[in-house]
Amino acid sequence: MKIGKTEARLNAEIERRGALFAVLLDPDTSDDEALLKSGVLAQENGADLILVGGSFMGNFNLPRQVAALKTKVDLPVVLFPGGASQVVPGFDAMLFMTLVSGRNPSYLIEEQVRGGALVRALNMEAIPTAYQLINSGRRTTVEYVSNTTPIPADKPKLSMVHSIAAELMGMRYVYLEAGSGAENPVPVEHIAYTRKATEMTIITGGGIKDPQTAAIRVAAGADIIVTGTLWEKVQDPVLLKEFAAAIHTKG
Ligand code: 1GP
Repeated sequence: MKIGKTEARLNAEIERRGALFAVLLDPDTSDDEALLKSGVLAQENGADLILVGGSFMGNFNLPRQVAALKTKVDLPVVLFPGGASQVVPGFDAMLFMTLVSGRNPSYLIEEQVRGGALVRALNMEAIPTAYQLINSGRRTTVEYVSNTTPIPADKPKLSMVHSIAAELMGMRYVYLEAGSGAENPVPVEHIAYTRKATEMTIITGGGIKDPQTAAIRVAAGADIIVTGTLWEKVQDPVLLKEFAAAIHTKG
């Protein structure tokens, strides 16, 4: 499958800025107005990309929220789905994910078959992404919902071999995930090992609460840093700018 417009834009921006700052908006925890406000604030203060997603169990407002966001925000707005039912119109693209670190067929192929038909019907851009859950201390929602065992935090070679397999299967992005609100972020060794072994675009997120933690992960080879939970508590333009400055090593 050819690289689409949004993926090409992200790749070009990574080249230009060194790494990208993504803000994750969770429609589960924000109402329409709060979601829009957070998106605009992120854009005004240095974010490069808006991800929308969560483990939401059913949100009929999502298409309306995305449409509103697209009227105010020029950044790519990309769906980060928890399952096939969240494939809805309006996004610039979606991360078409496979939970490769797990052994649950639902998240290895079943959701993809259901979601794939919707993606084609909507003519939606999909970015083939290997999703890996890394142990981050406390049990996370994604671990519970996906019913998978995370990769041990002290075994970076395990995530590396999953990244290699995913790259050989044609996936272009890999998401090294600690889980939303994680106690500890993904250890840098996981990022460094995947960086050395593959040419994949590396996204990492979960439990990143300060710019320094983000910068260290960029230095280890991460291309996109995702922060979400932090902005539910603080809507701080200064902190957003500090994150952007720590992540952008060029431009
Ligand atoms: C979750 O990686 C993202 O899927 C972001 O995590 O909410 O902990 O920032 P946080």
